[in-house]
Amino acid sequence: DHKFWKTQPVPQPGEALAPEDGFIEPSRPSAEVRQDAFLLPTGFEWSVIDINDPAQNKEVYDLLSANYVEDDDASFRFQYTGEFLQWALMPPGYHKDWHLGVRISSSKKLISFISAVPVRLRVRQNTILASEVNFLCVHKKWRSKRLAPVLIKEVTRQCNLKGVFQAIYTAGVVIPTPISTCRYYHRSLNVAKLVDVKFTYVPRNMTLARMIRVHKVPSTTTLSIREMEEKDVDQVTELFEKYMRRFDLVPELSKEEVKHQFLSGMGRGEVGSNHRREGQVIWTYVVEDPESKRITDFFSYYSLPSTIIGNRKYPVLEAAYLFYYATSVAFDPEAEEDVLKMRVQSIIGDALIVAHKAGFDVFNALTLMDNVPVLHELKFGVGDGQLNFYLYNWRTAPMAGMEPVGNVS
Ligand code: YNC
Ligand code: MG
Repeated sequence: DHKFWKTQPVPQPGEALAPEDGFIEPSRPSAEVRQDAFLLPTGFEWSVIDINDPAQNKEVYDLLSANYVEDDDASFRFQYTGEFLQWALMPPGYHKDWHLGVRISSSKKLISFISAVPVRLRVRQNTILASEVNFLCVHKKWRSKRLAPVLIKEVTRQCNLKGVFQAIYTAGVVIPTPISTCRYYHRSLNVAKLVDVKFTYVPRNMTLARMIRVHKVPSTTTLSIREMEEKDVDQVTELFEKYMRRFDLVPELSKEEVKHQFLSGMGRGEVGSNHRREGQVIWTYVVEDPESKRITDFFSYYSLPSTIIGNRKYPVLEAAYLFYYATSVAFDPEAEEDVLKMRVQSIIGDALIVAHKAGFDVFNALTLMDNVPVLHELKFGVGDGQLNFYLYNWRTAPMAGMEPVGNVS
């Protein structure tokens, strides 16, 4: 029984499928939106966070690195960096008011956070101005006190005040009601470390040495790739838009947003001997046709380390996550289906190579886009994590082509 979620404009368990896509509650003019902040329990206060201010950025970092998402057996916990928070929370058109903290009134200690950023979303044939909600976190000491619903209601109010009435969010937990569920897959890059920290195991019929050999990554890429540069933004924007037509739930990115998503997190200074720049969050590569100078493909991945809880030898798991990619191979009406599959395999395979060079221990991907058919061949293994996708105040049928949606009880 979801005391909070049953009051919200989301599809409820057992509800019949709607005949048509659309909102659940109509939008209201901002004068009709509640004007005062939702009430927090006595002793707590709201605090708008300036993620660009190093001291406040560090407060969010400290809260999340000690209290954010862990795996099921509490072995690993996401360790989003300060640079990652800047990249994720400050896209073009972001609102500072949508970065909400809760502090203890007496000590001013930050004990909770939630964020939203604007996103233009296409859900099937409809495009909606929505927000993407992320980084909901309540300090472990203050859990199970119904603080999360207050944070969600307040961020919703802040979105409504700016004329936004729909949202997208993902969570490991199942609440009413996922529109899609994906699985995490993991490609081991540093097998010895992953086995040592018990991220993965040597199967009974294998040795560590053989497992290392099996996971050896080629040293040169299949495609002729280079890092994306500012001059590529127009072409990447167009390529991204065309490729994303293949899918039913996608962001629509302007040139400014493409620049932000794929270039702004590239870090400071020169690429070091570790194949990284200082503070680098995102890695984006393009394939340029040598004759026409057209960008035919691009791919990107981001860095999201995890704390290895209680491990002194290896405190951090360096994980790379596949982000967006696109290939113009998909636009050739003559091409056989297999041609696209082979191209995606080259793209993700090359991403593994550059991520390995950049020192990542593992490369993660979800069962979405055109990933699924190539994961096994590229030696990804299925993980135990699931990621559920949700829409707030928007009805649409569950998305096909992924795994069955879990039961909501
Ligand atoms: C969750 N992840 O079901 P019911 S993902 C949404 N997303 O409500 P309390 C969640 N709701 O079932 P706690 C949720 N987790 O009674 C729990 N809930 O109706 C619901 N973990 O509240 C839950 N971060 O305060 C229940 O629970 C109610 O103290 C219980 O706090 C929860 O960022 C939490 O996993 C998650 O920090 C903050 O456990 C806490 O346990 C924690 O008693 C570790 O809350 C970190 C973690 C979540 C990561 C994420 C996406 C969040 C989306 C929120 C929904 C957005 C809706 C759209 C709003 C904008 C609309 C517009 C326009
Ligand atoms: Mg609570």
